[in-house]
Amino acid sequence: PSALYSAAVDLGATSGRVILGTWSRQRLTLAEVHRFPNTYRELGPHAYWELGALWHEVQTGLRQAVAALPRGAKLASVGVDTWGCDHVLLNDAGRLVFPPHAYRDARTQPGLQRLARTRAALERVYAATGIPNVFYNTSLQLAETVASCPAIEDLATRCLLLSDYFNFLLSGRMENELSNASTTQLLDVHGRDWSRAALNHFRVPAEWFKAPITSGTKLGRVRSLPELAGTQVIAVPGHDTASAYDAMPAAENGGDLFLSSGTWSLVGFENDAPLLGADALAARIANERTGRGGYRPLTNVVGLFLLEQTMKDFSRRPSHDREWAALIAAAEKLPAPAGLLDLADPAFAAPDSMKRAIDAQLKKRKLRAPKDLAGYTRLICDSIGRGHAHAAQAFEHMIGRRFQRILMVGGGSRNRLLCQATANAAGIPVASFSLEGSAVGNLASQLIALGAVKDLKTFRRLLAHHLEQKAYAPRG
Ligand code: LRH
Repeated sequence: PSALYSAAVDLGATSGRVILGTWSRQRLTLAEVHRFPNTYRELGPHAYWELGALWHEVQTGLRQAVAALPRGAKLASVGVDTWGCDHVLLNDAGRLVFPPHAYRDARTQPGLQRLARTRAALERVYAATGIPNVFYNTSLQLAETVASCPAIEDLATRCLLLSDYFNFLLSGRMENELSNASTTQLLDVHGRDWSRAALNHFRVPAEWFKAPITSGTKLGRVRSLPELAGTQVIAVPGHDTASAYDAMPAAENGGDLFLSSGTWSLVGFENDAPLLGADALAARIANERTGRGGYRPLTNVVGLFLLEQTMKDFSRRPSHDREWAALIAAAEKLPAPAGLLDLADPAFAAPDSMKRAIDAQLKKRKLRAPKDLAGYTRLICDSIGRGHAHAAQAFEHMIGRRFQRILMVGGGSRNRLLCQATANAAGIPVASFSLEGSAVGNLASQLIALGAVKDLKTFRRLLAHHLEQKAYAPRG
């Protein structure tokens, strides 16, 4: 049997990549053909994405994927996943009618606080959507857009999450995909359609959304790049976290807790039903969805954004693997920090200087600031590790059973210090897979849609077979 080639476009808030997947003899191999940094830009008090620049990188990466194919081979399909919540507003002709704000824009703060203060509304929205009140929610963003610019209701006819928008740029089809739709806080937690109650609460026009499609839906051939003329665009779990969870080589007994570690740390698992009610709301459990409609309750812990941003204040920071290893080794040798960071500090959301935000919190708590980058690295990894443990404990408390392993994918799964800190704090062994989880899950959906793999269970089994894993036993 000949090989099958598919491309995964995986866009994160701080970096993006295009990965060429080759499926041959029941095995997936990956080649990263393009990687690029991503960042939002500030204009006055607001923060925006540069979508033209991103689309340019996507096209460059896809051309690179085609160039990397063996002679005579064709790219069968392409799928796109992106970070959650951020979106565009369009008219029927597909033109942008509002600038694309970044989720770290402070414009949602008044709405966030208003909802936090109104217990009844908070509970109603949570009961309807299963999504807690977080500053990045699409709901808060759209509420602010409509309130600050009422004319938008005359201009916009559609709202697409960013993965949907890139699917549209590639295929010409405007669809809302289910997993990314579930990050909006506007989807009905008990069904697969939008929640009237939530749309009304946030005063968001219902006409902006179509009933979500599930992953595996074929959107048509690529129309915008002649090099990819025969390539199918396939809707994958458009939310990067949903794609990453699909890539978890999970045991079938359900004893694994999932951790996708990148800019954010997404700690959760798959479940037949959502986790709702007062305990779930207090633990800020987000009942997001898989691309097939299942539930993946998770909590979002501040992740390696803390370290990425802190590094900006140091002129000597690691730029390649060997320097990274040296930094982690130096951080490991340090004594345990006297106190860990309170990760819920709102000052960590989008500070001008993360280092100063950390120092300010430590000062307030009468703790000494670390001396050097190794010290910050140690403090941050131990703090995130404890954050992971708290999330694990909240889940165990709610579902009444212990997790046997924590499976870790994403950039942070290569960070030994963070893996060990997580195992230590949680008292649960960590299995880390140096795996671009989102890209792998993205490819999995394409292979299933193309008929090369029967289903996700089969894919995970085949994946687990070939994956290298590192085990971290709890210590201390
Ligand atoms: C991670 C992520 C996360 C949230 C956030 C906005 O990249 O998608 O799951 O939704 O970004």
